Amino acid sequence: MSDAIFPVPAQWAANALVDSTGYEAKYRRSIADPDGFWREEAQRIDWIEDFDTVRDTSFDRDDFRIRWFEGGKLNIAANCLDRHLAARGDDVAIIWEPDDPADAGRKITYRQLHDDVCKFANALKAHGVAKGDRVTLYLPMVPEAAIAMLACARIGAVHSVVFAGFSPDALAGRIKDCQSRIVITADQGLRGGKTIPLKANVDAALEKLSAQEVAVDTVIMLRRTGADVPMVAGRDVDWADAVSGQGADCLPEIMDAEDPLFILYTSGSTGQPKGVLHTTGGYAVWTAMTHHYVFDYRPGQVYWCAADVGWVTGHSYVVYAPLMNGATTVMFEGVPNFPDFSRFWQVIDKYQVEIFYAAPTALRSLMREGDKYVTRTSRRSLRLLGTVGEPINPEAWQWYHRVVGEMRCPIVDTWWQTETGGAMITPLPGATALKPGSATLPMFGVQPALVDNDGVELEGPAEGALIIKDSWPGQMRTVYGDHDRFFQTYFTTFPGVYFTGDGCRRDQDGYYWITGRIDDVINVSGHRMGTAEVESALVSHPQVAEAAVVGMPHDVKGQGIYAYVTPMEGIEAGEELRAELVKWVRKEIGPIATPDIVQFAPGLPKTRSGKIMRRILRKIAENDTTNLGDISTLADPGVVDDLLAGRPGPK
Ligand code: 6R9
Repeated sequence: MSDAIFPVPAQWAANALVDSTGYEAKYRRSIADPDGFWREEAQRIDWIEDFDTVRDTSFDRDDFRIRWFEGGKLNIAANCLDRHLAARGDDVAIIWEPDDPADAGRKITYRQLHDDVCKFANALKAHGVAKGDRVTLYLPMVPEAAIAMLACARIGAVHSVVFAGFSPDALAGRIKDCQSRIVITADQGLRGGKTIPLKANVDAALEKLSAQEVAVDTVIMLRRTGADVPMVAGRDVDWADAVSGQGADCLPEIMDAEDPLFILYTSGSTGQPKGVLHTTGGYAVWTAMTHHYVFDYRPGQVYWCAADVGWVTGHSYVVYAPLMNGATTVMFEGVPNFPDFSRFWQVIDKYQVEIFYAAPTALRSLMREGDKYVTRTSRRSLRLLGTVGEPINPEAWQWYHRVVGEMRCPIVDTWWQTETGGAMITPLPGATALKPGSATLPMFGVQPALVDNDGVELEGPAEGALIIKDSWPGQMRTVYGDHDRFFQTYFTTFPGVYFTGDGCRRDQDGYYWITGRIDDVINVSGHRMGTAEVESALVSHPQVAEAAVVGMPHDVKGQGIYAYVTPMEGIEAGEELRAELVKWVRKEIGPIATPDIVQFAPGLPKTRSGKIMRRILRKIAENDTTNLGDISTLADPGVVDDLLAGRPGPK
């Protein structure tokens, strides 16, 4: 933890949308008079019909419901496009920077984007997609990803974006869970000069599904690289053919505030990924508002959120919120280290980016290459920096602040989750003195609290489990197809409040410091991975009897994946199997789930009731083996010695 405090720069305090007095007054009002506060904030959205009630929410079991802006009718795609046409139709909505800087990028105006979205929306309709249907998107970071999302929203279809780094199996599971009969993809993705066989992955996923009698009848494929890919007659359609002849007008579907907008799968501590479902009205108000205040966004500014649309940050802060706010949003197809470690900063100079928002893991990977890749670029256009996805260590924060932002740019460290839709605990650049490593203070309308293991609320400076006491408009509404799981996952550990899954400390100034997940979720490079998912991938290998997975500290990724594996009887636990298992997990889930360490273990530390004692596995993975705590309840305490002896690397 760091004690440094960075006051709000005078110029920011004087010119920002919200200063510190403004923050306090607005925050107080948002809690004391939520109806009045949200009624006003909702005016930033164009409603086709005004809502009747602002909110109707309860986290209690007998009375459980989360509804915002009921009776209101709107279309979020129209809020992103149509309403800007008169005043700023010729402004650039999306700047697209391709993987290879030598290739031509694209600048798409609001008018062009409107037309492209309408054409694709009409194409979807022509393929039988109607309001409420689920559409799976498996696309690279190209403008067509945003176009496809907005086209779904325009006709009331529910998109489910699957990150293009996921394997065919992971894709198949997500298609099956939400029963979508149409998939939108590209021939190949392109990242860091390497191609990703997206269409081939879709083919493999659909083959797997057809064996399970799940039928996908339409695949629309964008040609990104022009690779020669097989097309299945009657099923596969070229994007260009799908839109050719379609009109550039498509009446936006009139959606209820609580109609579903999208599903996004995320890892939890148990079972398969959950389909987090967001609805229309609350999500629109929440993301547009948080984007406006957190980034102090003013029309005309070039804004770049470097997240992929496959994650919630890409949904909320690459596509929906910036476009609702009439922003120029940069979409970047590439990676931070290609062609070299200056890429981020070159793109910033190229488009005169003023606001830059990225994950700590990317910053750490660049920091270790030295300052020269940064300092040889100008970055004069930058005014504000942001981070999201995982705790940022104070060293990386200081580097971002000093080297990248040359001490003049505040850093907004925004804590939030797929489930929360948008930023929940975050500084406002004109209002909040910063402490490196702290996400600072709650956003308007958010009531965080810390509780102990018994659910007793802790006052003042304290450390405990982070909960949110009351609903906010951008809250997820359900787990798709499993409302009971929604309630069980988030509202039963501590009855009556929303449990985030994170641990947190609050200091004497009321600042929040997220300490990381306290459930069985690990955060690898800002991406959530359920240990259970990696375990189930490992045990599906024919030579594996048992597996247990925990997180371990990792300099760049934040956390790495440490897997303990017990092979089947008679199987040799050697380098060959190790390499094979790493490959296996990559194939089963995707490269983001690649285990960093596989330790073969003749036995796992289990209690007499058969429960794996993860605490011990975590300690060994952290190389903190001096105090393993009480191991007397283990069925066979001897396994601990075997585990310590079998730990790879320096002891
Ligand atoms: C937006 C996003 C959510 C989990 C969350 C927490 C971690 C996100 C953070 C942060 C510390 C921050 N997290 N932002 N931890 N400081 N600023 O990342 O959503 O992929 O669902 O992950 O990420 O552990 O619970 P998601």
